[in-house]
Amino acid sequence: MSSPPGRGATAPGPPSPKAGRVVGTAGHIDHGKSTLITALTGIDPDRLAEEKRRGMTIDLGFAHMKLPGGREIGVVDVPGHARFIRNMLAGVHGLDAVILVVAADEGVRPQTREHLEIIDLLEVDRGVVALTKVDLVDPDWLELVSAEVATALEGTSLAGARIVPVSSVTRAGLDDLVAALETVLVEAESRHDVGRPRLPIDRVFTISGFGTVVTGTLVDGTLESGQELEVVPKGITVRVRGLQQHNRKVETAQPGSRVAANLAGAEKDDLDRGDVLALPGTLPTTRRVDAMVRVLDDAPRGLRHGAELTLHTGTVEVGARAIVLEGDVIEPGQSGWVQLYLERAIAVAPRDRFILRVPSPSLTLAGGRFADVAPHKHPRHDAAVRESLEQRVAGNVLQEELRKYQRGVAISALLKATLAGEDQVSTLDARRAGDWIWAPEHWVAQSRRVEQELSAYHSAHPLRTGMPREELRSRAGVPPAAFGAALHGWVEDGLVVEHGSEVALASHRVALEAADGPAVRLIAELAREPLAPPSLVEAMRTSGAGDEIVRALEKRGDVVRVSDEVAFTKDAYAGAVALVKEMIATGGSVTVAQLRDRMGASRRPVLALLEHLDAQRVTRRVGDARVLR
Ligand SMILES: Nc1nc2c(ncn2[C@@H]2O[C@H](COP(=O)(O)OP(=O)(O)O)[C@@H](O)[C@H]2O)c(=O)[nH]1
Ligand SMILES: [Mg+2]
Repeated sequence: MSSPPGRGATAPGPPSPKAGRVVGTAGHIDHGKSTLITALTGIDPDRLAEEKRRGMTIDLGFAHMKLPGGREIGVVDVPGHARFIRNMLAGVHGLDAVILVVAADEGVRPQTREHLEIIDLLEVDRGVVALTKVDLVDPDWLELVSAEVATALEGTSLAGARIVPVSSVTRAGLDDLVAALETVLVEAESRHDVGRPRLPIDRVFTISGFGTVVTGTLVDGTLESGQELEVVPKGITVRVRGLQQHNRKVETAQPGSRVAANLAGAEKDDLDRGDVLALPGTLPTTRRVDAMVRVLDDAPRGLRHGAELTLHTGTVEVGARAIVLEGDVIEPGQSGWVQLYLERAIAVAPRDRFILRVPSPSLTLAGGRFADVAPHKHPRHDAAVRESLEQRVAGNVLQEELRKYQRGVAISALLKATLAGEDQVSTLDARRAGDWIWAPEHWVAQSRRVEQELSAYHSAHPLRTGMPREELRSRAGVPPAAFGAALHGWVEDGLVVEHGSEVALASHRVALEAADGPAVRLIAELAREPLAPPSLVEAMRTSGAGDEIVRALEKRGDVVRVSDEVAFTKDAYAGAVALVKEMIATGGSVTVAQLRDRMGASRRPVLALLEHLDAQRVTRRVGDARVLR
């Protein structure tokens, strides 16, 4: 390979032929998988001392090679032994293609079928069959075995895959096999980069002088050297000291490739296979998932409601209890919706694929894809649940996720829940206000509730301009964090108006009552001797008007309160102000005594009026007198 992929490698255009690809082996034990990988790559994938001693693959092995067209590929070699199927399952995550290995002298054996079933359930639909050990069989036998393999592939995701006879001993057919592999990989679409890298860890080890190293097949985004990452679900923060792809140092690792990351901030014992490296805060964890599953045709029984199973996804393995959402059992060969309760939290994304196994006796039962990785608990036998899940599977994950949040959701939280990109938000059928977003039906429902609350409030308090914001928020059940944005939305919609810290329906008008009501009587009291009004307390007592009415009249401008004790009608106030101005204009200034005489009032309202006018910066006090400002 020429230069390692750098930052420039994400330029638009067709994927580089050198973009990472990962292929994995599959097949029965002793059929020659590891030997084939060694013959193809020059790297022995059996790295453990015990593997060397027993001549048997126990855990995943890794190698890499360059295809004739120049593309560098990573190779994951899996164990064939039935006892190590869980290791095999951790190795099939993120594969672009599979090399199904069948020994020509033995033909199809139990783990040939089981691995094929797993590949089929995981919908890995690119692959080639290496019919190994051809040096041990004669041509007639080879033909029979080829036919047997072709039959086994029928009805699976590898149906019609090329079957290439090879010998790792004589190297016969190896070039053909590589050519066939290159052909299927050319057709593989390049891996998505949604800017949310996930590295499900399949191996953790230490290298003296370097410290902790993890490896995995990277999906959904790039990793950069120096980056801070989170180990999910453990919540450990680590920093990437260095990255390698195929034993070469790189600054940026591309999705769809094998990656080794040297980490600072975690010891080997802190990390496990099944943990996921992600950008901090971007990958939620879950203990409940919704999924469509397909039960294997050959399963000895169906997937029963309440079944205790083992879930394998990414590189993680976790106990799961199945809630069958429709019916009581999904029969062999059938598909259906399940909700899975997980024994502990895992980090997965919608559309991730998984396998369900029966723990004992150990067998593969079903597989599928997650539709929702943060679902509510569902009623069983509910058509709406099914409809929503189907929408998700049809690709409307974000829209269906949005529907779950009846009270709206912060856009960042929505994206986190679905691992969707910011650009997808604009494609939603939704009401967006500030940083929050609502499904249209929830926005309408929430708006209606605000309308009802305000309308009830306005009828109960016709004299108030509006409801205090916080009261409205809690009565209408709006999340505190959403309220500012939502309120802005309702103002935009023309539903409400804000008056300072109060909110009213846009249609609300402060209504003072009938002609003989306390509001009218209060004004009449104050207007009896307009320039010499009774004290406000007295006028309120006589008229029966409460604080609220005074405030409403004041807000509407019908009454002007110049102090706590003294109020004038609107006209009287205007008259008094005009009088003060006129007296100052003619006499140069005015004293309390002079004004009191002209107004025919007692000292108290006159003093209150002048102090009010001082405060309003109409007049200014000079000794005993007032002049204009
Ligand atoms: N004659 C012959 N023996 C092979 C060939 N490939 C593998 N073997 C032998 O088959 C045995 C099992 O091979 P191995 O690669 O460990 O199988 P795996 O369990 O599928 O990984 C070993 O003894 C190999 O030497 C081949 O093409 N021809
Ligand atoms: Mg092996």
